[in-house]
Amino acid sequence: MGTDKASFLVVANRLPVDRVELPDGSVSWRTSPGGLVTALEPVMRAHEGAWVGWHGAPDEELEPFEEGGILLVPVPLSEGEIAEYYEGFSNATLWPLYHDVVAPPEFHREWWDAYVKVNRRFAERAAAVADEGATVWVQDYQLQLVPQMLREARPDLKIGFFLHIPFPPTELFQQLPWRTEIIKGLLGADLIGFQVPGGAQNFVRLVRQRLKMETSRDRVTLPNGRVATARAYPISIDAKAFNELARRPDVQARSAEIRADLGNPKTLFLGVDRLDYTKGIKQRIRAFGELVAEGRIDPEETVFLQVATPSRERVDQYKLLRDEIDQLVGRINGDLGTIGNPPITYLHASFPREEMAAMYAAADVMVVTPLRDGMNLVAKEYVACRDGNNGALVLSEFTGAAKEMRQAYQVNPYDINGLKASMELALRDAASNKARRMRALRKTVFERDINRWASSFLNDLDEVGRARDGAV
Ligand code: GDG
Repeated sequence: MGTDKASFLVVANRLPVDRVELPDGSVSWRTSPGGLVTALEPVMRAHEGAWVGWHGAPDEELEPFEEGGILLVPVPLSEGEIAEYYEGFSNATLWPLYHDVVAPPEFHREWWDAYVKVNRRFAERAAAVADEGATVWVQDYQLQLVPQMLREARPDLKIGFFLHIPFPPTELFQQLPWRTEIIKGLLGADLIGFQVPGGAQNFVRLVRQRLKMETSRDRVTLPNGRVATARAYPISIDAKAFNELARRPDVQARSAEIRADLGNPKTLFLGVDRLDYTKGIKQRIRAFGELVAEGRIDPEETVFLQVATPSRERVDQYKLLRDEIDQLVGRINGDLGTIGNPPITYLHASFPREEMAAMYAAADVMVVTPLRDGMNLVAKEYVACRDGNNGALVLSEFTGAAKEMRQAYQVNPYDINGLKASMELALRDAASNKARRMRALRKTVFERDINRWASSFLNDLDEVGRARDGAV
């Protein structure tokens, strides 16, 4: 790369790398193959790209380093900042508030102070690395103050922001004691991206009502005449890569093995989520348990595999949820299971992507029932793996994905009877109906993939940025 400046930057809470220990005891880094990294890799390479983010370990200062053609710029976080900025304000205040307050958000002034301090540090690092006129793309709810902080330090930059989680209705957002600061923070960006049009509309309405700024459709005019645009960019997956993974002979073999290990059931239901109270895991397990108890599902023929990836384990609400799910699964298996035949197999663990693809390929019915979700990539990954146009997707109408995936068996996860009826329909529906739905879903997922998401955001950012430069 030969330079320590970049003309394209991503700023995100985490760097896309995992620490690996080499046999000689030394430490190295491996890029983690998330969707965002994959989508941005070509952009990164074409533009001397840099990624600014925390590297995952507390109390550790690291110099910028290069990995896989990307300049990685670590931002240090202390143990206390992880507790207050990350676990506290990000995940116990903003996360529940933005997800329809399905858990009560906690408001603590010290958490806010840490959030401001850490956002400033991210903004300073980004400002130091960005070349004159560079494009900077800030990601997600942990960094909502960065656009404005960066704008103040570096008015020459093109600044984009994308929110991966829902933007709440104005009535809920107003609870936040620091609501004005957050809106102003976001308005530092030229382009503010949301998962669905409703999020962008909520934001623009809030700007008009609270800050009394002039708005017109998706555009906000700030007092200094600068324009910020708010639009929806539904995120997606690298559908082709996921599909290729699922077709690999070793993954297919593993898929058959999974079914065999589960006793070769006639039907396999699957749930895959981070263990999070927004995902509606309890609702779907309860629904399945009742279907078995009522004799509508025969546990000799049908099993449910639920994978819950450990997440935010030091946050109280997450500890509580883990216990509740343990108890619920234990009760259903205890009441309704027979030797060697538990109706539900529950795994609290994370797996390599190959194993995820093997599970998707093995499942006849995928159950995705969040109470609120920005998008939900699991639904799209499942569909990308269904080459035979078989299988069925049960999908909550409260996910961003439901807006595009109309042909799924859509459900309201709060309505347990409705959920049971839809799960049963997905199990028993005629193969021709399932194939018709799956074909349509696959068309959507393959057409609107992650590359299209990234390029449409970046093209629009370029356009609004150029309009701004022209106006100055
Ligand atoms: C946020 C928003 C939005 C899960 N367990 C394992 C594993 N995963 C992967 C899945 C999928 C991803 O994690 C989860 O993405 P989701 O979209 O389902 O949910 P969130 O984590 O809540 O993501 C969400 C997303 O951001 C993107 O904008 O869609 O609404 O909440 O890709 O496959 N991957 C591996 N092992 C696991 O055990 N390898």
